[in-house]
Formats: sequence, C-alpha cells, structure tokens
Amino acid sequence: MEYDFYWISGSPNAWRAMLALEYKDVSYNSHRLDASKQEHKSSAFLTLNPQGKVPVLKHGDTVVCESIAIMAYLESVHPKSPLFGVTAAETGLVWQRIFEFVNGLRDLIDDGVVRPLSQGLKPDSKDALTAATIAVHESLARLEAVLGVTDYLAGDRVSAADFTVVPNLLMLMRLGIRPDVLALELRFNDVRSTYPAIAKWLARLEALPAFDAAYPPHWLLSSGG
Ligand SMILES: N[C@@H](CCC(=O)N[C@@H](CS)C(=O)NCC(=O)O)C(=O)O
Repeated sequence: MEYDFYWISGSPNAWRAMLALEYKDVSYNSHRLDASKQEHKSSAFLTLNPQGKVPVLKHGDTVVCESIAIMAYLESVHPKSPLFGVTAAETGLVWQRIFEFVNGLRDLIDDGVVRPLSQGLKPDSKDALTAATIAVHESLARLEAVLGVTDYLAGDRVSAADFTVVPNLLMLMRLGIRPDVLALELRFNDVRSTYPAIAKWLARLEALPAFDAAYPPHWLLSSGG
C-alpha cells in the first residue's frame, strides 16, 4: 500500500512527521503544498483534513492528521528503527518528553516568540515577548541539563521526542538571526554557544541521513524569517 504525505516547507509539524518517514526509510509520494496559494485550504485537501492543516499522511484508506499521531502510526506499521522506545520505561520516557514539550516549550516558542515576531512586533507586546523569551531560555536550560546526561532527549537512542522538539527549536534559531530580531537581543541566535549539550545533540541529529532528506527545501534558498 502506498503512502501519500502532504506537507508545507518550513512547517515544523510537517517536518517532524517527515523526519519519522525518512528515519524509518518508508517510501512515500510527496505532496508539497504551496501555502501562499492556500493549497492546504483546497476542497481536495479539506476532504483529507477538514482543519486545513499539514501534515497529513494517507495510507490506503487510512488518513492520519496530527504530526505526533503520524509518527505513532508509522511506528505501529514499521516497528524497525524504533522511535517510541523498546522497553516500557523507554516508551514512557519518550511520551513524557513529547508531552513536556507540547504542553510547555512549544507554545512558548510558537505563540510567545515566533508568531509575534513573524507578524510584526507591536509596541504593547514587548513585555509579553520578554516574558516568553525568559521562559524559553529557562526551558532550554532544562533541556541542556537532560542532554548533559543522555545523548538524546529520551535516552541514548534517537526517538520521536527528538523529532518533536528539533523543528520548532531550529525555527526559533533561524528567526533569531534575522537582523531585526538580533537587535532585540533575545539570544536565540547563539543557542549553540550558550547551551553546549544542546549544540552536540543538534549535531548528532544533523548527522542523520533523515535530517538532510527532511530539511525544509526553501530554507536552503534563503536565511532567516
Ligand atoms: N497539532 C497539529 C498542528 C498542525 C498545524 O498547525 N500545521 C500548520 C503548519 S505548521 C498548518 O498547517 N497551518 C495552516 C493553517 O492553520 O492554516 C500537528 O501537530 O500536526
């Protein structure tokens, strides 16, 4: 049965699902949607995901939306190269790390920093941005402590927890080098030097063949933003 995968370049949610596809060496028909043309709101796409969001994975009659659900689905069909642990303790820790991120750092990054900066910072939202920035750095310090002990977020093996966190973090770091953002001194440009264990973890992930295969193509053409 064939896989069809629908994604938008630079979408962190699509990126993590694509990392799982590539890591598990699953072949798929790639459907890159153009957000500027609202292709993710077309009637054909809305029949797959009425929310009009990527990623979507279609496998025969099965349609899976939600990036983390897609990773779990792939794990179930392709247990080789496990991403959700092998022992019960490993599985528990992978899910723990995923939920810690989803219930904490993700919204701080997306809602607290990326969205306000992408939409143009309004003078009255500067205090909220400062508060979110402090909270993001506190979370990064906690990740740094975890990665000081193990090579990956849920132990010494790459897992769905790493693929969950890395796209949003790299998006934040990419935004951090934009000249107008640099001027705000949020210090997302120097995450690698501030957090050496995170830097080594990023290097480990970047060395995976899956990383290059899933890297947002439009990021190769431009920097920042
Ligand atoms: N919780 C969903 C979030 C999906 C999501 O928000 N996708 C974004 C791209 S990162 C999207 O398609 N946005 C388009 C829109 O909302 O119009 C997941 O993990 O897959």
